[in-house]
Amino acid sequence: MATDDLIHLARTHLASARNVTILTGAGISADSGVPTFRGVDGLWRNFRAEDLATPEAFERDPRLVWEWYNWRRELIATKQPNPAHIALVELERRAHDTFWLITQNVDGLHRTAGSQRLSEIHGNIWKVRCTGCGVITENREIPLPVLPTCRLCQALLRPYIVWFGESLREEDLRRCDQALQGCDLFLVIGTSGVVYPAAGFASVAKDVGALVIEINLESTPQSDLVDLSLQGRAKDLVPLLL
Ligand code: BV8
Ligand code: ZN
Repeated sequence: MATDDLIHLARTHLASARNVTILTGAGISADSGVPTFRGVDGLWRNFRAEDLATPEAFERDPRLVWEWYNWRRELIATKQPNPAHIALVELERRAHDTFWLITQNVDGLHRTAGSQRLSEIHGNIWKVRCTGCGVITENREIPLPVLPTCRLCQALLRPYIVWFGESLREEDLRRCDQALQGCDLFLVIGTSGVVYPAAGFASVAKDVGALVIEINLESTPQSDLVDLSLQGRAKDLVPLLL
């Protein structure tokens, strides 16, 4: 667990920061019971990312990919935001318009907790996109039909998720760049730092002179370039930064 001095130092920096940008990964939702991807209980342990989270996989076997997402939707539907999600909502409230939260998570827990200044850069598991007419809708049906189709054009629906090999949405990339270029404090919480472009955000923040703080259970490829590394669970550490 991070020492009290480190936590005090991080809290002081956060209190004096003008523009705070935050990046979260699966680690912040682990404390809500949502499995991470690459940990011991990781999702990728049971399935291989390339078998499921790619457009080719969906093309090849949409039934299998939907089976995986239906399983995750059913699981996530039973989970609640934890104190780390809640603390970030309070941070946003205090910081007003000089705060932005970038999440790689698709579980929607930041939204449920009340975060509004938020970019869900890998999409949201509660939304679907039509492969025919492209319409995007929120759909919380559990379970979805094995091969769900569009009410408007009857084409196959796909999860509104950015898969490997797919580009992030332009507006998300623009908003992330704006939040990174303008920040003087960048806080990275619960990400293994292997998936790009998110994995490159810490060095972008560093290049603009921001102070970079990492919260994780273990060290990551970004740990060498961060200014402060707080080791511990997000649900324990994030509330202590308020
Ligand atoms: C793109 C949707 C342009 C699926 C996801 C070679 C080099 C560099 C890049 C590439 C390359 N080859 C291909 C690429 C690009 C590729 C990429 O980065 N690949 C990596 C694997 C090398 N990226 C892309 O394709 C992206 N698009 O770049 O477009 C382009 C276009 C064409 C070709 C090339 C480029 C799209 C990336 C999005 C992929 N979609 N998710 C789904 O979720 O169903 S990624 C997936 O990983 C999740 O979204 C997840 O959010 C993300 C990152 O994982 P983490 O959140 O970090 O979770 P993880 O389990 O890994 O780690 C958890 C961490 O939490 C750990 O560190 C753990 O210690 C910590 N932790 C655990 N418990 C706690 C905790 N911390 C605190 N408290 C706790 N309690
Ligand atoms: Zn349609």
